[in-house]
Amino acid sequence: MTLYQPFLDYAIALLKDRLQLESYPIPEGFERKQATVGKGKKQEEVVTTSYAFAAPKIRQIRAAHVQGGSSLQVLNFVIFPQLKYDLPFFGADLVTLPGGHLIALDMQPLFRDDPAYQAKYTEPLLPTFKAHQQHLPWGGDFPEEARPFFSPAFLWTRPQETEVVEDRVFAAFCDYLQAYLDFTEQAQEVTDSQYLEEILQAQLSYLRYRAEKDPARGMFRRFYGPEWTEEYIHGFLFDLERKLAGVG
Ligand code: DBV
Repeated sequence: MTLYQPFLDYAIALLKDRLQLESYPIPEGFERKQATVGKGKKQEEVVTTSYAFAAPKIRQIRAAHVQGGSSLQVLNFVIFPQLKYDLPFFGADLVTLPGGHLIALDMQPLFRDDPAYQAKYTEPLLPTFKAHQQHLPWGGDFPEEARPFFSPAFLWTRPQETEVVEDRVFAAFCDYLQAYLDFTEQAQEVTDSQYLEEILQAQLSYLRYRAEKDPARGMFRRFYGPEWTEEYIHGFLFDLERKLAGVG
């Protein structure tokens, strides 16, 4: 059992329990990708598996799970709501590299600086955030340009110990996902055309930022080549623009 498998198992079980999950297409060749990396005794198989679902109110739930031995494990898990809801994104970036663990967990807001939006989607999460933050101190340097996409309940931490990931990060992940599903349950369809347009623009700017700045791009290019990587990013991980254009 690799480090992030229990996170994935928990998430899928909870989603099945609380949502009417539907399948969501994964482009051919992206469900599972494998490469042998390194030389001699350091050789490792790096396997990337993808998961995707849709549900009422949810456009896409998708996960990328990278397994390459004890010093290379990644689970990137994002929920993209449908464009007629003002729900935030659920975003988890759980990364283990030779240098250690790097954890980003948040409900990423559509409108970071709107007090009404914050009151609706961030304030209810603050007690949960504070409870976990005590055990998961701020992870330090963080790209300034990414700031608009994170909420004040952003958990950003670099634990030294794997046990912290297994216990504290796991507990935070479960609580954030539960809270996200509570928000989803309560979400009402937006009908105001101006607000709908703002939602669309906010979704697009989030998506473009993530696709353009994907911190996994270098790693994927090294393992699987540039062509596979760009197709994976734009055709699966961050596919909204393709879907809106009606291709793929
Ligand atoms: N990150 C992704 C996807 C990944 C992934 C789709 C499938 O968005 C993995 C894989 N994240 C990943 C890897 C690293 C990071 C780092 C492999 C390590 C990169 C490296 O050190 O080589 C949050 N993830 C990071 C970092 C941040 C995040 C801030 C540190 C990057 C840096 O310091 O430049 N999650 C990330 C992020 C957003 C988010 C920037 C923006 C909205 O949701």
